Amino acid sequence: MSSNEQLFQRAQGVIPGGVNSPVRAFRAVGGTPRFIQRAQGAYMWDAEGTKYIDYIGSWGPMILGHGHPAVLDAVHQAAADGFSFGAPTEREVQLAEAIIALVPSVEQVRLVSSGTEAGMSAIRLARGATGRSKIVKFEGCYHGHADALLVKAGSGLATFGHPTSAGVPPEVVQHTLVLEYNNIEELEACFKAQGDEIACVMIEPICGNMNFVRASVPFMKRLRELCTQHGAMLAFDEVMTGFRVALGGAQSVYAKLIPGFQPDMSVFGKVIGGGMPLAAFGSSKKVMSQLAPLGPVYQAGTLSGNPVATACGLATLKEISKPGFYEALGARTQSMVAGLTKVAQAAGVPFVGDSEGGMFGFFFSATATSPQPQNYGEVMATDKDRFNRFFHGMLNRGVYLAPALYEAGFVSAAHTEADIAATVAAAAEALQD
Ligand code: KE4
Repeated sequence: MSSNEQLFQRAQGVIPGGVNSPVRAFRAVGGTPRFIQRAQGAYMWDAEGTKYIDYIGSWGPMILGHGHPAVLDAVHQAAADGFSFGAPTEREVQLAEAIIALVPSVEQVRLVSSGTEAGMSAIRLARGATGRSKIVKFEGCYHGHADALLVKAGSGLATFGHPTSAGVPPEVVQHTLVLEYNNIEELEACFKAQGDEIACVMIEPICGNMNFVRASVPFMKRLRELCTQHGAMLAFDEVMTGFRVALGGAQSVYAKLIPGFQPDMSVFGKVIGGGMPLAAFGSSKKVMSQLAPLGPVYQAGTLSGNPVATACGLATLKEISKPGFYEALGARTQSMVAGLTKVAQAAGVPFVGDSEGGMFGFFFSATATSPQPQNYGEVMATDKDRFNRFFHGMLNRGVYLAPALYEAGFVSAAHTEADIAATVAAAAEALQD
């Protein structure tokens, strides 16, 4: 049996960094990535046979836990009927109907194969539907790796973003503005200066790419008002929060806090594919009618709405729609964060945590009285080294947390009270180190 080190060596010979997605390489936390052999329920086993309680859940999709029998059965049956046809199937209609039934702001959806593809297509659609070019995103939010969205905050407000990646020519991001998350003043000034040129504002309503940072209610309320006032589309990137923080996604959480709140466009992924390559974007019928083959905005995909992926997604949505699913998941997640908070206090380690539904995050704050970070700068001011030491302390005790300070964590329906207790006990020991 190859060890993780041997596999990592071999992988690096044939795959850049040995991984097919950078965060998996453990470069933020150091050490050797674990090569996973198999997973079941709340657990994963690596190439050396070591067992972990899994709080990554494939970065969100595995909300039921790994290998849920009903989902596995649906995938087996679908695969036996054919992997891919390049022709429409009833199951795509069923999945679209299921998403629309759960998300009032969406009247039609287009299925694609990744969150990046969904976000990229949503931006193109917003630009096509409004006839405008400018887009706004927020520092710390990640919307996939489409060129126009790989942008970091430019200096000051009026200047446009600068590429965060090589290979993205400045002219490609010249229409992308990057503002500070939760900063109402910046929002006001930006819309005052160029609101009527903005095609859309894309936001992670609860930002899981800054670990866990909520958009404040006043900020979200003002964002909605300004977009409406200036005819800009408000696009919710719910690739991570969709069907994860609540059955209706983060937009259903904000609709409870801001009467009548709805985004204009929604992007989904992860959970709706149940671990298979599937994502989606949706809006009103009017906006979606701009898409090919009906309208002038082109968008396509060989494996879009893939028959096996849609079976996996449908079976997943069926399970999470059952009464009480999110109440139980939310309570389980909250108890885990409360347990971590308790043992951190006992160890005298400054710590703040938060959760919504099955998504959680925590920070080792700078001081015992530091509040929950509200933006990227405050997240990056938390204690990264302590986070990394804690990550390894937990990994060595069989608890697999997100291998980076800026990533959120996920609890599944398969995590038991005993798993939570074991996690908290491991944290008490790790924090002593
Ligand atoms: P994908 O293209 O990776 O399916 O989705 C991109 C994406 C879009 N929007 C949000 C809010 C996301 O969180 C993501 C992807 N999330 C990362 C984790 N932060 C996936 C993990 C990875 O990159 O390997």
